[in-house]
Amino acid sequence: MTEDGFRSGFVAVIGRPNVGKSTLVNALVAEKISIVTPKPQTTRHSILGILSRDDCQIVFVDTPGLHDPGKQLMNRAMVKSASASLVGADLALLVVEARGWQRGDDFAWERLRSSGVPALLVVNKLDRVRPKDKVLVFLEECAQRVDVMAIVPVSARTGDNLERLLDTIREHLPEGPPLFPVDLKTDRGADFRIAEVIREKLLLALHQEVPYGLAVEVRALERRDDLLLADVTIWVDRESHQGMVIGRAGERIKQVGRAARLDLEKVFGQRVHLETRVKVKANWRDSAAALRQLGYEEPR
Ligand SMILES: Nc1nc2c(ncn2[C@@H]2O[C@H](COP(=O)(O)OP(=O)(O)OP(=O)(O)O)[C@@H](O)[C@H]2O)c(=O)[nH]1
Ligand SMILES: [Mg+2]
Repeated sequence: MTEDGFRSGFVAVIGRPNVGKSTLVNALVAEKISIVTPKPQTTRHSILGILSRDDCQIVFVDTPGLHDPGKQLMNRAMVKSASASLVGADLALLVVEARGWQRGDDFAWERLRSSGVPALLVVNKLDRVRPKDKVLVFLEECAQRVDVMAIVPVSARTGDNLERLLDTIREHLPEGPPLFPVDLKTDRGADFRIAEVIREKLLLALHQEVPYGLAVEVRALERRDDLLLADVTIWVDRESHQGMVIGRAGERIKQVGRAARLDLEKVFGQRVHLETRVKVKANWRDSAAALRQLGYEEPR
C-alpha cells in the first residue's frame, strides 16, 4: 500500500503564547486550520493540521501557548492540552521568536526537555529582524540554550524557509503509511471551525479583558442545499461585557458576524448563515461543567 520511503508521524508544535505557532501550521498545511490574532492565548485547544505529500504525511498538532497557568481552570486545561500533545509525538517543534529569547521560552523548553521527545527549534518571525546578521548571533545563542536536532529560522508570515523546514521535519519522521486519509486537512468538524472563526473576529474587535472571557458555542448546524446554517451562542463571563460584544445598535456583533461569514464561506466553499446570540455565563472559566460543555480537556 505504501511506497518505499514514505514517512509519517505526529509533530507537536509548542511554544509560549504569540510566537506564531498557528500561523506556522496554517502556512505549512496551506489552509486556515487555526485562528490567528495579535493577542496571546488565542489558541485554546489542540488542533490537527494534516499535510499530505507524495513522500510523507505530517500531522501537525497546533497547541495553546505554554505558560504558567496559575489557578484558573481554563488556563490549566489549555496548558494540559499543550503538554498532552507531546505524549506520543514523533517530533516536536519548539517555536520561538527571532527577536530574542524570553523567559516564557524557558518554560516551554523545560516542558519539552522533560518529555524526552526529539525536537527541532523553529526560530520564527525572521522578517522582523534587521540587519540579518543579528539572526546569526541569535541562532548561536539558541544552540547554547537548547539541545535539539536542528535549528531552522523561518518566517511563517512570508513563507521564508518553510520548504527547508518541511524537509527537515520529514528527515526526522519514521517510515510508515499515512495515518489519516490523504484528503483530510484537520480532525476538527465544521462546528468547531465556525466557533473558532467567530472567536477570532471577536478577539480582533474587542480589547482589554473582554476577549479572554469569551467562548463561542455552535449549538446547532444544518445543511440546506448549498447553505450552511449555524445557531451560535457567544458566552461572556460578565454582565457588563454583553453590551460590549453586541455594540451600539448591534453594530459590533453584526460586523463580527459578517467578517466571520466571509472567511467561513472560503473555508467551506458554500454559503454560510450565522444566527448569533450573546449570553452571560458568570465565571465559566472556573467551572468544570462549563469547560466540559465547551470541549476543553479536563483540567487536573
Ligand atoms: N512579522 C511576523 N509576524 C508573525 C509571524 N508569524 C506570526 N506572526 C504574528 O504573530 C501574532 C501571533 O500569531 P499566532 O499564530 O496567533 O501565534 P500563536 O503562537 O499561535 O499564539 P497562541 O495561540 O496565542 O499561543 C499574529 O499577529 C501573527 O500575525 C511571522 O513570521 N512574522
Ligand atoms: Mg495559536
